[in-house]
Parts: sequence; structure tokens; C-alpha cells
Amino acid sequence: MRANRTRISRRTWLQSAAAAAFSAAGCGRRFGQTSSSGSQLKVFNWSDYIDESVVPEFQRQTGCTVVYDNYSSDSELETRLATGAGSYDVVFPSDRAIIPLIAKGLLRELDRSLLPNFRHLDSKFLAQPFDSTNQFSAPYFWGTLAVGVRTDFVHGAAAGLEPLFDERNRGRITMLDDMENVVAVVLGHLGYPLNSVDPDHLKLAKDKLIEQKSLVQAYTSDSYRERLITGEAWASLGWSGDLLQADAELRTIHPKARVMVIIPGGGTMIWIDSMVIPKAAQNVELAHAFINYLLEPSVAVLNAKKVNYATPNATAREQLPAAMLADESIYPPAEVLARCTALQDRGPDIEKIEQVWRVVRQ
Ligand code: N2P
Repeated sequence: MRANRTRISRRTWLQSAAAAAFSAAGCGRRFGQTSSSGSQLKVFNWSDYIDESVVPEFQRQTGCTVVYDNYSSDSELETRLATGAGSYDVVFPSDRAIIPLIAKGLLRELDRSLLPNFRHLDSKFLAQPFDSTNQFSAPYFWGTLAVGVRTDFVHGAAAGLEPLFDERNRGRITMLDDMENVVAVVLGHLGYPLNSVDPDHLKLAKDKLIEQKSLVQAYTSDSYRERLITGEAWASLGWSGDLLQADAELRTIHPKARVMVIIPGGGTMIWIDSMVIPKAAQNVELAHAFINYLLEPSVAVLNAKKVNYATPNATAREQLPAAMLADESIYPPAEVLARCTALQDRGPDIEKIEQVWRVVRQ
């Protein structure tokens, strides 16, 4: 029930797409320069990462049909693009994950003349090392990797990653199913650099994760949000906004229960997800129209209010409620950000992380 209410299932959108296509039949509504009636846009995005009204409204304005699928890790996205499965028009990779996509020729250059709303982006989030001239990417949201705890179940002063290794939470812990981020955040917890590939550091991270394994209910990169709401999970490693979404929804059900979001004091991952167009896109013009729509300040505000991630859209940010901008789990203060690190593209060293993960997950 809850999932149906808060998540946009692909079926729901296809149904509304059919309705929109029916009502727009023959009208050929124009969106910007694009006359899209009858055409199809294939979007592949992280789960719980858009306001429910955005895609139906885009369909209404353009007359197109959006096929919308979800993924839950960068490696899943890269595999899809590399194998050609899906032929998506717009996808949302994270920072360093863009580097191999560009290197393998899997992305298409953006046509800035079709993205007038690009001007709303805060220059702080542009010209990043993974795409130094934004030839291929436009930032969508940024956030951190954090720990969410149900305050009605987890006792004691929860700090950093401790609740995830606490025997009292046995069987109530979830970890992301994401080797790069999990290994990095455990390295930070042990006091090592988050991007370390030093074999001694990795051995200790591996030991810590193996020791933790019997406490873990699930390795999941999307269902922790729901598990925290139902109380099935008490402590989860997750993306900041998803944890805050769980808190927001829980409050509507149990006024006294909370999901507290902890950004580990020893440092955590900070990331930027961007909108890109795969080389194999079938509808490049419509892909630009969709990216431009998501960059529209009113749309970016709607999304930011829903997903609880931080927006790189400067014009949208000015329109957000002050309480949201002051929420340090969404917009961490400078001293916290100074302890955060972006994941690096490890190149061939990724094999060392894969080895750790294979042992942990076997
Ligand atoms: C949304 C998760 C996006 C954050 N559910 C990962 N970069």
C-alpha cells in the first residue's frame, strides 16, 4: 500500500501515459522546439528520485510517452549501457561513474542550445573533474552516504556507523548493496582514507564486514527506505535523501517515531548525480527536452521537496523553504563537508575492492 502511494511504479506511468496520449491524440502539442506527440522517451533513474507528478506533467506537455525504469547502483547502470540493454534516452550516473562511460564512448555530447535552463545551475557544481566542461552531463542532485536509525528501537547515543555494528541490532541492520560505497565508508569508520586501496586497510575493512555479516538483515540499495518505515529495519546505511524520505513518511504514520539521519563524523561519501544522454539514445531531441524540463526551477523545487536531496539548481534553491535549507542532513555545514570525500574512479584497482566484496557477500 505504502509503496504504491509513494513510489511511481512503471505501470502507473504507462497507464497515465496512455491516457495522456489519448487526450493529446492529434493535437501535436509542442514543447520548446519539440513536437513529440506519439514519440517515446525511455528514462532509467535511481529509485525514489523524482516527484510523482513530474513525468505525467512532462507527458501532458509534450504528448510523448515516458517509459520509466529504476536502478539502484552505478554498476547496474554501467552494465545496462555497456550491453546495450534498454537503449535509454536519459540516465543519472554518479560523478566518478561518468568517467568510464565517457571513456567507453557510451555517452552523447549535450547540445546546450536545447538546454536553456542550464543557466540555473550553480557554477559550484559545474566543471567537476569527471566532466570538466560539462560536455556530457548536467547535475541533478547531490547528497551524502549516511546512517538512518529508528530512534524508538535503537537505544543509546547513536553515533557514526556504530549502530550498524551493534549486537543489540542483530537482524535489524541493512547495508547498501554497493561495494564501492560500503567499503569506502567502513574504511572511514576505521580511520583510513575513504578511497584507500592499501591492502592492509582493505583487509581490516573486509574483516569488519565479515564480522558484521551475521547482524545484517539485508544488503539492499532501495528497500531500506520501506523497511525503516515499517520497523522491519532499525539501522540502515543509505543515501541521505532516502533516509529523510523514510523519516517524513514515518511521521505521518507514527507521530512519535523518527528516523534519525546521522552523517558519520569520521567522514563519508559525498556525491553528485548527473543527467546524461547515452550514445544509443533513440530520441535525442526529446531527451534534451526532458533534461531541460528537470532543470526548470519550478520542477527542480518540486523534486527537491519530494526527494530530500540537495539541489545544484541555484534558482530553485532560492525558492525552497528556509527550514529545508537549514536542515543539515540535506545541506551539511562546511565543517562536515570538509570531512566528506567523493569516490574516486579506482581504474584497475577496483579489482581489490571486488575481491573484498566477493568474500563478504559469498
Ligand atoms: C536515490 C538514490 C540516489 C543516490 N534513491 C545515489 N547517488
